[in-house]
Amino acid sequence: MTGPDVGRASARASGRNSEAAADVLVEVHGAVATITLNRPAALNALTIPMKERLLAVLGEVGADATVRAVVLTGAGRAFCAGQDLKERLEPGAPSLGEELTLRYNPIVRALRGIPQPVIAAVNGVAAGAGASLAFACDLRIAAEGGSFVLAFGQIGLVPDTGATWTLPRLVGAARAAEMVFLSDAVGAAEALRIGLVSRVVAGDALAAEAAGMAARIAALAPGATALTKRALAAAFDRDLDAALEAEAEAQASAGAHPDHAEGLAAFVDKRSPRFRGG
Ligand code: T3D
Repeated sequence: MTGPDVGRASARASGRNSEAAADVLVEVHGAVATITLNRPAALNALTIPMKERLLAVLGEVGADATVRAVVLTGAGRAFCAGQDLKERLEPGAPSLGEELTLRYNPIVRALRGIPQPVIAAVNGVAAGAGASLAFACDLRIAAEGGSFVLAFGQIGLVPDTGATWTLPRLVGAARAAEMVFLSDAVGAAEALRIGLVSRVVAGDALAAEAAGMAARIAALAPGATALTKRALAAAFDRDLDAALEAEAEAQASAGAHPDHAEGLAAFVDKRSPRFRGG
């Protein structure tokens, strides 16, 4: 862990399990937390300690009111190759169902449930549950060399970690079916074309691009941002009337917060707002 403001969520989350702590890094710079999957020799494939550490980090970052945006990325040439398949072959490995229930599903719920928007900065291949993790984030941007592979079918499994729910919502039923049944890699340019990512940048520009986006989100009023995240996450699960009612309720809450008054004052004063959250 490095960085000027390391010490909040990151310090609390580290030290529990030093190996897992090294495999999932968290840096907090200002109001942005960057979580890095860090097993580059195995393309950041996920082990049990890594998943437990990732879940703990998400919980702590999510509860840290000083963190207003989160970036999830991978070290080395991959974003994440999904489940560590070698660990799965070890004697005593938990059943697949147990692994999903105890670890993968809570991670997805945490990504969706924390108040801060999470940006997946897809630096390389995102395969299996690694792709699913990216799909569960609020925003996805990719390096030119990034790609998505729904590799589950190749090893006799079904898509998991939320992919059957997230992927059709992101790219539509037809594209999702091709991706899961054919398992062809979808490169960054194609991912941009089909709406799976919102930006593609050169590999050496990805971290800065993600940090810049996160900083812009972190400058917003955190309460309104959290309500917006929740509303977008529910968008495909309610009808127009329900969405209108939810917007009215959320807007009443956001509008009653001092950050809205600050936003109005800043507009009139022709200055940048200083949102305090809380
Ligand atoms: O508990 C549960 O199982 C339930 C949850 C399941 C969710 C899942 O994620 S299932 C899907 C698991 N993931 C995959 O099936 C992807 C497996 N990996 C690949 O298909 C390929 O590695 C990639 C397409 C991602 C990249 O290919 P390539 O040619 O660029 O790299 P590589 O040579 O295959 O891999 C480089 C190294 O990473 C290699 O190690 P080595 O031989 O140099 O020591 C390889 O074994 C390792 N690696 C890659 N993926 C995994 C992995 N090691 C363990 N597990 C992996 N998933």
